[in-house]
Amino acid sequence: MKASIDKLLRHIDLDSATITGATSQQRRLSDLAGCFVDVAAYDALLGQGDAEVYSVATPEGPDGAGDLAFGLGIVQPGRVGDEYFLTKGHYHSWREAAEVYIGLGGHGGLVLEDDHGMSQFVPLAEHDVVYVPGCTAHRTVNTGDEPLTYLGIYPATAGHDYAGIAADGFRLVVVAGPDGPQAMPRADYLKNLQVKEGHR
Ligand code: PAN
Ligand code: ZN
Repeated sequence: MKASIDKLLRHIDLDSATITGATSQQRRLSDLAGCFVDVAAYDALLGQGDAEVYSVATPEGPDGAGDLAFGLGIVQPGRVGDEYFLTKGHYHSWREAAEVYIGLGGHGGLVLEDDHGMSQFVPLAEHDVVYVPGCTAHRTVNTGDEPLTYLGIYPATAGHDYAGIAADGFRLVVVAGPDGPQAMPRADYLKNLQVKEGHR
């Protein structure tokens, strides 16, 4: 059976952060409690207002075995302390489900981690394509000063498991360093914060 063309063809409008036929879900600072290491900086920023950190627009589509789903992600520029604005991050509920990210604008990257100690930060900018293997938790980070926009394409039956990574958190953080954005162990960033706090 032939699907009608309006279900087959979509258009991305980067200015309005939409895809035709998609509803958009906004994530604000208050939705990201526990995601940033510097709790004092998080509370202080939230005190100034509940800013939008990112949105994801996902068109309705077929969601059976073999189908694909896709979402337009837009992460706003900004920082909590030295840590750049980010998405919550998740494993797929169907752990083996992989995903492809295609960069559409801005500068940032993906933090990728698995249960076996693998942890890396892979750049994502316009025209970059990042393959996120199965069984890998993934989070997007905007290290630039304009919105980071990308398309994520994944099996429609993948599902999102946020709790699997939220319990212990990502081991890698992406922070503004003296020479620009740098990925570092979360434990080291936390230690630096505690040292700074001790000097106050
Ligand atoms: C993406 C993400 C998007 C938002 O479409 O859903 O970047 O991140 P969170 O889902 O972690 O809030 C994707 O990876 N889908 O599977
Ligand atoms: Zn995903």
